[in-house]
Amino acid sequence: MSDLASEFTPAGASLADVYAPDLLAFQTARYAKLRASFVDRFGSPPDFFARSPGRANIIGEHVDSSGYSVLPMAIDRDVVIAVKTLPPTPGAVTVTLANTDARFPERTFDHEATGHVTIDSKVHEWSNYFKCGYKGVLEQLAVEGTPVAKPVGFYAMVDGTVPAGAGVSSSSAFVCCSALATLHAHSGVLNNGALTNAAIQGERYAGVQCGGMDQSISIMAPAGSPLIIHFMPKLSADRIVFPTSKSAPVFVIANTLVVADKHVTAPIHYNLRVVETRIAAAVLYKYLKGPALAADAKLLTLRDLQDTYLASQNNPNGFTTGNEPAVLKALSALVEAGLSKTPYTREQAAAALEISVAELERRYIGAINIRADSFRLYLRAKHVYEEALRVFQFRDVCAQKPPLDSSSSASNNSLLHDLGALMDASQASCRDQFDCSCPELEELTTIARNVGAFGSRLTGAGWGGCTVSLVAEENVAAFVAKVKEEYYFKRWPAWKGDKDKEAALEDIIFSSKPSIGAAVVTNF
Ligand code: NG1
Ligand code: MG
Repeated sequence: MSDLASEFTPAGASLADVYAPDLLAFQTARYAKLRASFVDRFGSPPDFFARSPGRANIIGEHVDSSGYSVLPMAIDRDVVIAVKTLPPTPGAVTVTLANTDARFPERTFDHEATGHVTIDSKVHEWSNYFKCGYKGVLEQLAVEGTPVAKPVGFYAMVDGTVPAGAGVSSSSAFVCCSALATLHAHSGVLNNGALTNAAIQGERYAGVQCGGMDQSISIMAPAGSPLIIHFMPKLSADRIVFPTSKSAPVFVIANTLVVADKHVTAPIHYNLRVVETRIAAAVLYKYLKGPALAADAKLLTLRDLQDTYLASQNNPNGFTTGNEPAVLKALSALVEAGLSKTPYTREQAAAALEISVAELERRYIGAINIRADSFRLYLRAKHVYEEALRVFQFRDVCAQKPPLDSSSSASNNSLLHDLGALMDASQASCRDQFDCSCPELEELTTIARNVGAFGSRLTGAGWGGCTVSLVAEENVAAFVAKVKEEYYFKRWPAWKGDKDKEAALEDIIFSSKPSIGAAVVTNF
């Protein structure tokens, strides 16, 4: 595990450790207000605050579910939970959960034994996400750390600034924050990697077969840097440092306002893509004549196939792990050789694997709810290998450019151009190969490029939701103003000049520098 996963989440931080200087006044007022609301409701002040941020994925879309590395950043919007632990009592342990946002009514839950918390994933209920983090941590402490003999009860009040349903992972920010609050309330010790795994496992209780990107960045982000996060051979993360001293790159997040409801569309979108990439890996495995697998073996991912490839006769150059860019180019070529460009019907996919259709369905679909008659194996696998390659290329562009000083704006622009080109290529592949874009995402990314972004792409799962655009720091205000004119005010002309609507736009289009991950604030 690299250093960031084995490090510990800061406890005892002050607001100045966590927030940029220009946000400190706002955050100080916000925490003071939260403390006052807490005292109002519970009669005494909180013992501590836990906080964890939302994220924007800069590059590496739909590759975490195939085991490949991603490159997200934490944004400066976060979830804060104020906590006061209660003295031990005989009998059930009670957690009372309040929210500063009146849309989320107060809830209490209790349990008698560690981990015994019921989460009904069929019900869309805000407190589920809190329970996910709570349960995830208590279970993780039981296997890795000091098991909690008897959980403590506590009062908690939540205050979030991550816009919900906007593609910036408000759900994971909440789960991670609750995991950290629960850990600290129990004086538990888990390193970042273990805490992240607790949050990933925990969020699955809410009914989403999530990858691990969102929780990893929310917990592990270091101040000022995006991360490249690896899931193989195990969770690890390295900083991405932009080599600029002036004119730092800023990422502007803009919501198309097309709602992509994963729970509803998963059978034709998210889950179907997972199934397609798994079948593609199996067909390519056969093509490589990989060693026989047990009938009940875990399904291969496209990343697992990399190891098969490296060990096979088809690796004439003797590439090894660690040389990902070269390996990924070879794997893209392998897709061209080993998969047909025409979509595979169920019968054709089964024939390629020399199994029956029933067996194909049992192994690759099983309980996953999908609706499809054919699978676009070539396009999905091509996207995954090319997108995984772009993640390493993005990292390498950042590493290779010489440090810049304020006078060399020409080479700074060339850095931003190179990074922007990779983001644009990612968007093209999401649209043409992975088919996870939509007309509004296309329109918004095109507008962004036309009004000065170096690159622009969808972020998160797609099919709606947000875009992320790379903009030079000095151009951010003008850029945001132009996008408002060209996208939002053209679609909704009445918003212009309407005070409430314009204020609401602050949650719809906003900029963020890479921010810091989870922390426990006690010095406030
Ligand atoms: P969204 O839908 O934006 O939360 C999802 C997954 C990620 C990743 C991206 C696509 C969850 C919680 N998150 O993000 O892990 O697979 O899609 O790159 O499922
Ligand atoms: Mg989400």
